[in-house]
Amino acid sequence: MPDSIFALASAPGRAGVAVVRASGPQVRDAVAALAGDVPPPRRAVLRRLVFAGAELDRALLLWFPAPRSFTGEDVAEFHIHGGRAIREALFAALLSLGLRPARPGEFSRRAVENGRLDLTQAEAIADLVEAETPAQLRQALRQHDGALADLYEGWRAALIVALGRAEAAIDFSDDGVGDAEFAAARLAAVHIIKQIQIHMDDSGRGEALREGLRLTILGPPNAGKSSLVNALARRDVAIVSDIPGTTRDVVEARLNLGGYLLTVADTAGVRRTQDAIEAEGVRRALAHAAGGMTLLLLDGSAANPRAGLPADLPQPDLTVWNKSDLGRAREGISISLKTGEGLSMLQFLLQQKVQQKLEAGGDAPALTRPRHRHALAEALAALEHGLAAPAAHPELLAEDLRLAVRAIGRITGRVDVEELLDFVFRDFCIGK
Ligand SMILES: Nc1nc2c(ncn2[C@@H]2O[C@H](COP(=O)(O)OP(=O)(O)OP(=O)(O)O)[C@@H](O)[C@H]2O)c(=O)[nH]1
Ligand SMILES: [Mg+2]
Repeated sequence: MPDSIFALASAPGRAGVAVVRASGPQVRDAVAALAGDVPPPRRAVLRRLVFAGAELDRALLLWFPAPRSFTGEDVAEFHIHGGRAIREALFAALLSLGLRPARPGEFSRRAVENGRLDLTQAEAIADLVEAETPAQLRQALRQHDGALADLYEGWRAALIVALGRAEAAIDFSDDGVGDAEFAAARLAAVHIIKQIQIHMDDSGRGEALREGLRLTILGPPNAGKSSLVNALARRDVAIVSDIPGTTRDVVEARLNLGGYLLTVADTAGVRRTQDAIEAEGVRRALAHAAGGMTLLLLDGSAANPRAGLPADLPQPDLTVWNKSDLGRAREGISISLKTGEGLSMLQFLLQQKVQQKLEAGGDAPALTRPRHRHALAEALAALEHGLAAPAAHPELLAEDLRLAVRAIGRITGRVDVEELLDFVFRDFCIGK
């Protein structure tokens, strides 16, 4: 029998109301002991909570008997007044009634173990709690609704059917049926490979949305990079000075740009230098730029704005001319970080770029975690390997299909291949 757990479900600290959640087989008795009875399921009731003769609080109580609860076990929610003394008294009472404090994520873990959620949905709960912008919230909600789980489970189901056919090809290798089954299994693999490739080839859209898209500001020393980061973040993130080579480290600021999370990085001015520390700063600047968006900031008032920039500097997503107040007209986006001229235009353009990047895939659910990407890459490799198997050896294709099924199953937490094969085979009619 699993043990029973409890935890504060609302944020710690003083508040009007605090919610304490409990889950497990001992919860029913604990509720009866504290409230005097077990209330009707899924109804908010007001109860006096009493323990060892002392009143703890008058609280709203919710009772969710197994299996129709968040964890799939008996669950109770105590909506108590949000003061420290009340909380501590309820915790002490629950401890004496045989419950223990939950470990981080334990409620969601039990929900997964009891089949109430798959792993991607459990991850979505973490994302929902962490979401800072509306776009992140939308993505997390969709994932919580099972959009990703449905996609991956759909592929897994198709691969299990293909695996069944490859197994049939092994069993019926000498009567012609085998060849047809082998071809069908192979075709299914080709089809799924295509879909996984499209899903993975999204330049990190879902991950970027979840973690925040990275924008690296590059440019020669003194172009105004630190000034730009400060202006975008609306606070003094980085030191600004008229000494070229002021910034050495990569300094990051997170900002909400029209609903999208953007991590803007200020970097060392790029130039050839004898100074070992500055050179390291330049190396870090260029390394940081890889893989995210880049903005090249140039001093429009300089005679030769690109002086000292290496020829192999990555192609920026945006090139911006700064110091327009010093009065040398330049073609393209011009701003002055001194007067603020052009800044809102730049923010608008940036927002559009970010939106383009993050919403490129339209409505398809996006890959949101490196964990999923690794598993999909593994499935893809297995399937591609399987395609090389000759018709005379369907067992080789079957083995690779099995590996792919397992890899995808790890994403959602369903790895019961054998059990599903039994299920699939029940409906197979060949040779019956
Ligand atoms: N006139 C004028 N001066 C500016 C403007 N933007 C920045 N500056 C000045 O240019 C100098 C350099 O600005 P920073 O923001 O430190 O430049 P940086 O690109 O971060 O420089 P490094 O960190 O050395 O690479 C400072 O003296 C700023 O006040 C502008 O639009 N107009
Ligand atoms: Mg700087």
